Amino acid sequence: MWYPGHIEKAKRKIKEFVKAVDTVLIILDARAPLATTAFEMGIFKNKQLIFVLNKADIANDNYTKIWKKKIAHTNPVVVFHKKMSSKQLKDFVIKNSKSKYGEIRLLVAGVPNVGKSTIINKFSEKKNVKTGAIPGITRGIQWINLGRIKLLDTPGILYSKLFNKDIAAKLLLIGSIPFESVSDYEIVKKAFEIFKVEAKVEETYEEFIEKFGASRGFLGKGGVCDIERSQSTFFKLVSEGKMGKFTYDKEVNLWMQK
Ligand SMILES: Nc1nc2c(ncn2[C@@H]2O[C@H](COP(=O)(O)OP(=O)(O)OP(=O)(O)O)[C@@H](O)[C@H]2O)c(=O)[nH]1
Ligand SMILES: [Mg+2]
Repeated sequence: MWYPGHIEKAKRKIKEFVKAVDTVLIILDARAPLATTAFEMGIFKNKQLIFVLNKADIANDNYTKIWKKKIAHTNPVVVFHKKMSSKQLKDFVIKNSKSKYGEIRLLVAGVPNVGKSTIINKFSEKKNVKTGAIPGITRGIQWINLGRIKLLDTPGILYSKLFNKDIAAKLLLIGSIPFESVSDYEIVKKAFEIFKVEAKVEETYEEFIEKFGASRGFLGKGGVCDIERSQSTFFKLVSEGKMGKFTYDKEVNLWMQK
């Protein structure tokens, strides 16, 4: 998933998708709006960008409000929630599109695991959507016909510029990078330090993981704690919001400052 070849392929694909659309719906994780926009924004030059703050149900509510207000200064933004209907989502896109009367060619994009597929499914909810070629639109690309909105049925996967360990740590906390593919222990430790402040944990990472594993009965050979399993389970639960509703990116002034 994180191999350079794979990332290159995803980049080529998204460039091709971007050419075919006029509007891009960028899905952010409400818990880390900066880490989930740490990609090359340049590829979306001249496109209308609309943001969705997703997973707000497992973020800090106050920060979601602050982020929404901040992002609204530069772009249209909506906080997505499960009760939102397909119609509400479509109306929001139409209202915020530059294309006043004509059709809106839309791409859903975002880093891994932010909820791109969930949003695409929401758009096409309760509708017998036909996917197929729309005459006049780039061949070989599948579209979902939603009336005025023509939605690309494949999301664009964005990869963050991972040179920054702080960003990588936050992506690990929100499940955009799985624990198994993090080879740098410093990133793991950093992620825990960020989590620790929010969850008001006092222990060191080693102490915490050992206790966590023991409490769940993750015992390996000789009755010692299975550290690997304990760590990967811990990060999975954190990413699902099961260890608390936290927002990890708080520096709203850094929005679009890259
Ligand atoms: N709590 C919560 N979980 C969500 C929300 N939206 C999506 N998820 C969960 O997040 C996980 C990833 O969602 P997907 O829609 O598959 O995300 P994606 O961006 O398509 O992921 P990739 O295709 O792997 O890049 C799934 O387990 C979803 O159930 C949300 O608003 N709140
Ligand atoms: Mg998906």
